[in-house]
Amino acid sequence: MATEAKLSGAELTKAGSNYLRGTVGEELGNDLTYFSKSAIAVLKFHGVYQQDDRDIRKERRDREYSCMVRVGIPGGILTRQQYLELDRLADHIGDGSLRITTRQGIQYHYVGKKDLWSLMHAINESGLGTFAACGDVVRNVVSCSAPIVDPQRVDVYPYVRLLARELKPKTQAYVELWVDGEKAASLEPVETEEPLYGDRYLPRKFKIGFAYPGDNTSDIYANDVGIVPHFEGGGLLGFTILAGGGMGQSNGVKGSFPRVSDPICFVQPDDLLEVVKVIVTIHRDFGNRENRKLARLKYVLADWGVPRFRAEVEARMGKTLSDPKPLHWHRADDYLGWHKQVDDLWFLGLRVVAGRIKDTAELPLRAALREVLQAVPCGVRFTVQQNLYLSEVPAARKAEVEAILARHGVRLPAEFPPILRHSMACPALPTCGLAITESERILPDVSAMIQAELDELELGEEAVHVRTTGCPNGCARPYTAEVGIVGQSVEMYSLYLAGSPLSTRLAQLYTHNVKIHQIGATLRPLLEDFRAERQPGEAFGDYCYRVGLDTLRHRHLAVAAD
Ligand code: SRM
Ligand code: SF4
Repeated sequence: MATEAKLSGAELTKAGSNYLRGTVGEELGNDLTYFSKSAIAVLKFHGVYQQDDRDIRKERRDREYSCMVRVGIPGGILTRQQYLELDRLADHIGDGSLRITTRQGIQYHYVGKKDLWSLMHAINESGLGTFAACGDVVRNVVSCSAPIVDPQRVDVYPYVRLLARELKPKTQAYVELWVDGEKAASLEPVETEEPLYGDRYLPRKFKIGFAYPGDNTSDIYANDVGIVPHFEGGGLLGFTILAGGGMGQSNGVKGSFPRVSDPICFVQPDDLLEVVKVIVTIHRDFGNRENRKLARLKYVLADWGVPRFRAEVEARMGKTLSDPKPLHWHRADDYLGWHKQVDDLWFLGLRVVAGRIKDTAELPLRAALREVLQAVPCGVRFTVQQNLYLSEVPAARKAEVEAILARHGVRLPAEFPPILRHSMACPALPTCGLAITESERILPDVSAMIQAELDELELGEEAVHVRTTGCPNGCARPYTAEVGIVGQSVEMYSLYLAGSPLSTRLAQLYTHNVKIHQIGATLRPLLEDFRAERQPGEAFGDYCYRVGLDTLRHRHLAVAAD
């Protein structure tokens, strides 16, 4: 544990923030277009990041500040009215886009400081919220949101809600600032207890994901805690708990790495909240508070190993825990297209490229979704793969939904080329302050480039999972994809290969320093090998893993990558 003298600056800011108040209230009322450094740090816990447009920074050597606001949506489920309200707000505030995040949330970009309070207030009025969507706390709890009705299983959504509610910080700062804003500036400091977090909160963010047995659409191995329910005769037996996953690594920071989580134990349903709380406290007490780049729970797991970690969980729970149950996965792709839900209700999985819902001349996607939701009484769910489900669509209204989408030029998923259908990208430039390269803006071209190579090799129907990010932090989880394209230095990408199509295994570094236009050509000889040597039904990621990247590098790269 860190000594006081060595605590990172972020630790001191948290401790001095009066339970996440800081100077945010005062600064909201001043005329500046930006917040101070310490307010920026506190605002993250409220779901707000200060950013500046990197295109403007480059062109004019000037900074134009705005905020990114992240709405956390447990399990990605919201009502039609809530979606329509988020959509309405995008008309007045920000750049007019809604962006589905890789954790089932929604982000607004380009929110001016003067508009921040009204946006936050309105989001809360709709019954949604941004509190703890960012910051060193438990973040939005994710889960598979496909509305599948199966008598053999129990819906885990109530458990998603339970964890999301119980693990929220207890400070009243958020309510004071955004819900009851007039009071905020004048309030005397309020004594608040944070029983779980303490006044320094966690050393770093903490992420939790649920997945149904066999169905890893929610990519749970990338989470600090993964939770898999087990069913018998349609009843819930309990949960296998995994811990220690995380994607982020940092250029030049020795000892930082992506990691998939390890199975730790099995618990009864009544113990779920307790075991997760205990793991959060292990992170709180043993996470690195000196170096934020090495502060995630995964480093504790990597350092201790599973037996010591499990022993600590058991000691804190005061009981011996059962072994985790075996996990067998058979799918990880979103449920795109039409699926029967129950009786005469259906759901439609729609592909949203990079999660960006906006209106352009070619594709007025926001308008199309709004019209569908205004016309047809259905629900809305977001996925961790940045897609969207329209749920509870009456069979008799399916044709109407399709007609509205078609009128706006919105393609059904089957009409997307396979690579674009299964790809993901983080926002990167121009909004992300940490971006080194492009990501979202180059996704269509990169997908087309890879698709062209596959088409030429008559492998065009292969659904290879491609994910791009603008830096090694891994926000679109490139390290659990079959092909991860990671911005490493100016206009240069690292290529990661051999991840599992089920997102259960890490991809490995194939080579550094690939320019974007070289990606197709770099992959081409590997795809040729794949075609010649694959086993029946073998996916590209599995093929690369079986043959080994050393072999593939030796065959195809003049100089081996480190
Ligand atoms: Fe992320 C930081 C966007 C999911 C790992 N992430 C950021 C920031 C806030 C940049 C910053 O700190 O200034 C990005 C804002 C960009 C922008 O303009 O919007 C950002 N992260 C995103 C989103 C929007 C990407 C997306 O394509 O949707 C995702 C929001 C999810 C949400 O609703 O909560 C997002 N970020 C992730 C994930 C994926 C996941 O959680 O499943 C990861 C990898 C998993 C993990 O946490 O290990 C991820 N983001 C990071 C990291 C590296 C953390 C680390 O352990 O080193 C950073 C950097 C940091 O925290 O310092 C980061
Ligand atoms: Fe920004 Fe890097 Fe995350 Fe992409 S991966 S959003 S560039 S922090």
